[in-house]
Amino acid sequence: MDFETIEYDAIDGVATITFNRPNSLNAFNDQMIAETIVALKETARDPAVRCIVLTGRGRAFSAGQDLKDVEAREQKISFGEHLRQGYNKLVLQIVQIEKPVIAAVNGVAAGAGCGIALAADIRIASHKASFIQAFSKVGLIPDSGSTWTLPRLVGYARAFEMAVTAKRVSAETALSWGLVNDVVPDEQLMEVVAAWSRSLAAGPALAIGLTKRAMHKAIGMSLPEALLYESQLQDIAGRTQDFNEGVRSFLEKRDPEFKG
Ligand code: T3D
Repeated sequence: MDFETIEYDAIDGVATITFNRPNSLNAFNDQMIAETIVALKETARDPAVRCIVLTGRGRAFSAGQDLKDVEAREQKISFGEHLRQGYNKLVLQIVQIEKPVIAAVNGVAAGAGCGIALAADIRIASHKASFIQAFSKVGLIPDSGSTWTLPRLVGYARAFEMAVTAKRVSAETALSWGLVNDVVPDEQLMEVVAAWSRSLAAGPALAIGLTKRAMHKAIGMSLPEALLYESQLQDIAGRTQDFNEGVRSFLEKRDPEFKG
């Protein structure tokens, strides 16, 4: 696939999407939003892809919406329409795809860039990474799902503080708040992420996908509803070859070979 604002590769079950506008700290212009949506569609379509990594080229993950692009927009569409046509689709793709998504947060993640990192299932941060809900600095409200993801990840008080102060949260603080899964030295980031993604890609793909679906659904359910839904999905997982292989490998005291 030919992209100009992102890089895409898929090797050994892991698709990596790299935001590639380093001179603008990987800020999203319309082309980068559109290309990311196309790349995510490809990850959903390709059965060989079992794990997705999002990262940024250069010193940033992404500085969010390209503010120069906003200034230059020829046809003035409303911010709401711009969100509905772009970021909302992108965030929903990340959340709804039944494959694990890892954000390898290599540097600052601000505004919509922060929202996109928060939509991933796992965040591994370089010690140089930071998280900024930059929206209030430009008189906007958090978008790209941040009003939904952030309070769930760090609780309302910290989420509200981040939103209204637009303060920079360091990788270490993010770890202590549960905003990221791990913080690693910058030079080890992609190596550590590769170990995570390889391990997830070798896992029971259907069960991992159903786990993601169940957890997202359970957020809006009562306990009795969640228990019922778990039992329905377990019926599906329990009928897979991966389940048989998991049990057999346990009894034979060897590592499982999941086929997904
Ligand atoms: O339209 C809609 O749908 C609405 C949706 C909005 C969603 C949003 O994301 S709103 C929030 C937009 N993002 C921001 O407000 C963040 C703006 N950037 C910053 O605050 C800072 O750049 C950072 C804190 C992220 C990093 O600071 P620093 O000091 O490390 O770097 P810098 O010097 O500010 O930036 C380096 C270059 O990147 C610079 O370009 P230059 O001067 O070297 O040519 C800067 O202009 C450019 N850059 C950084 N962020 C953006 C950007 N260019 C365009 N848009 C940006 N968001």
